[in-house]
Amino acid sequence: MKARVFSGIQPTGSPHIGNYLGALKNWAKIQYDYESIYCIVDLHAITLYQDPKELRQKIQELAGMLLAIGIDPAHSSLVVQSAIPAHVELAWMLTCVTPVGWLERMTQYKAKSAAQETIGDGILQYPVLMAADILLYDAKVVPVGDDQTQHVELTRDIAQRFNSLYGETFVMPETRLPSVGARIMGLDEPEKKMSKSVIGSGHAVSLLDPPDLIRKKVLRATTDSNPAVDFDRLGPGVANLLTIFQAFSEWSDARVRQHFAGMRYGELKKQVADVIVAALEPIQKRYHEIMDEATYVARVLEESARRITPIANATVEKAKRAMGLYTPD
Ligand code: AQP
Repeated sequence: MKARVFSGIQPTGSPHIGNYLGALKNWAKIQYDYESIYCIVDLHAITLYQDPKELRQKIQELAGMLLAIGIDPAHSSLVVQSAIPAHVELAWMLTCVTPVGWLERMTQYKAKSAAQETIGDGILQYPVLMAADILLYDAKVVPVGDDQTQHVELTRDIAQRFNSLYGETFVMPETRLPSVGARIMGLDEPEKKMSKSVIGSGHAVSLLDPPDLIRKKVLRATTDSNPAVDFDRLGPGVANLLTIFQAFSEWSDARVRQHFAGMRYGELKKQVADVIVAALEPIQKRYHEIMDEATYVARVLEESARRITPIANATVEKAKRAMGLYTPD
């Protein structure tokens, strides 16, 4: 039997090349080696306010995009988190074994709560729900970007604590990062992770940006005062551009060094924009074809949910029995 993979993405903002290189590209790549479950985590999205109409639309669009990047419904399950109530049920059980101090230490919690006037409890509980997402399916491998490593580690801690209190129940998951592109930085602010929630026209390249906009954004990317690429003195902006190029092209380190050493920034940016445009063009074409098919996305989501709901329910049942909760015999 193949080991299981689980990963999720929030239907917030527009998926960008950071999401693609950090996680989604890996999802498509490893789906044939594992039994894969990919999830649009709408319950995570509502930890911050979302316009209801927009959220419904973004769920559909994100599902279309995941199919366009190559998630193959014949090999992978593609589901929406809120379609499977077991995620919330298990999250509550895990909440009850998770010390608040563990959650307050999370970097993302600290960053997101600092940016809010009033902090919803959901922001603190976010990693527990993520632990439930992963543990529900006995996932062995979790392909994510670098920013989620801490949450997968916490998932392991929660699973360990549950197992030691109530007996062996959960499989220990492992993080799978891409070798290049695990943390793509903002084009305008290369010290900060490229993020969907940052509003700024020069920050992120969306997977649906047209070629001219991609070129414009990359040409405006922040670099440094050097005129050309110097591998002994790489500023964060230039390093980020080189990472983006390498992650798309899959060139080796040696080839990247040889090709770009001494290249002027204008030419570097042109070549980075070219590689992005070439990679996104077929994805965008497939995306529009998929969205033109009236019921295709809905069918994939429904069939996947039907297929994996029994797995999720069986885990909830197991956890309930372990904890001594009521289960009809
Ligand atoms: N900049 C990034 N570089 C590499 N990987 C990234 N991921 C996100 N940003 C980068 C990875 O993409 C997957 C899905 O992300 P998500 O939408 O669930 O979570 P996120 O980290 O909250 O994404 P954003 O874009 O930063 O959104 P906001 O602004 O809402 O916080 C994850 O595997 C993530 O690691």
